[in-house]
Amino acid sequence: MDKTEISKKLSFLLRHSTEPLYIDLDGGWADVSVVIDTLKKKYPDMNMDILEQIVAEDAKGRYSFDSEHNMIRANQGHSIPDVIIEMEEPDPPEFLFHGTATRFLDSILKEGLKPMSRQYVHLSPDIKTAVEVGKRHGKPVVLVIRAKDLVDSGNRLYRSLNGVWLTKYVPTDFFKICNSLY
Ligand code: HQG
Repeated sequence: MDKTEISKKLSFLLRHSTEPLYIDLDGGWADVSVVIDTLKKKYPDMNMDILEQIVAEDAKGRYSFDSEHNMIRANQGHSIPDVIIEMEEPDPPEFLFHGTATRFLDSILKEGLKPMSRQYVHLSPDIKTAVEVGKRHGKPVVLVIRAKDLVDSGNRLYRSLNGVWLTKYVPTDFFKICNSLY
C-alpha cells in the first residue's frame, strides 16, 4: 500500500472535502473512524495503525490527533472557508518566503499575493522550503516578504501548529523577488 498516495487523499478529505460529515468547522476535526472507513473504500487494508504511521512519519507535520486519537485534522492548507483552525500569532521574523512558479509572477507582481483557492497565503520560514513549494507549480521562484513590516502595518500573520505562516493577502510593496542562489 502506498502511504504517500493515501496521505494525499487524507489531506484532501481534511482540507477540501465539502462533505460536512468529515469536518467539524470549529477546529477542523474529523472523526478518525469515519476517515478510516472512507479511505478503506479505496484502500481496503487501511486501518488505525497505518493512519498512526502516516501522521507520525509526515515530513511536514501536516496532521494532528486529539489527545484520545479519536479525532484528526490537517494543521493548515484548508480551502473550506468556514473552518477555523487553531493558530498562534507570534512576533514574526523580519523576513518570510513564498515559493511560486515563474508563470504566476506577472500576475503576482500586479495583484499581490492572494490566497487563491485556500483560506490563506502560505509563507515559509526558509528559502529551501519555499523552493520545494514553488516546484509543485513549475519552474520555482522565491519571493522574500518583509513580514515584520507587514504586521507593523496592521496586517495579521499567523503560524500554524506545523510552522507554516499564514496571512490573508500580501500587497506588492511588501515583497520582492529573492535573488539568493537556490
Ligand atoms: C499563486 C503545500 C497568480 C501562489 C505547501 C501559488 C504550502 C497567484 C498558487 C501549501 C497570485 C496557489 C500552500 C496572484 C498567489 N496571481 N497566482 N495574484 N497570488 N498566487 O497550492 O502556497 O504539501 O494554493 O504563488 O507546502 O503553493 O499541501 O498554494 O503558487 O504550505 O501540505 O497561486 O501547500 O503544503 O497555490 O501551497 P496553492 P501554495 P502541502
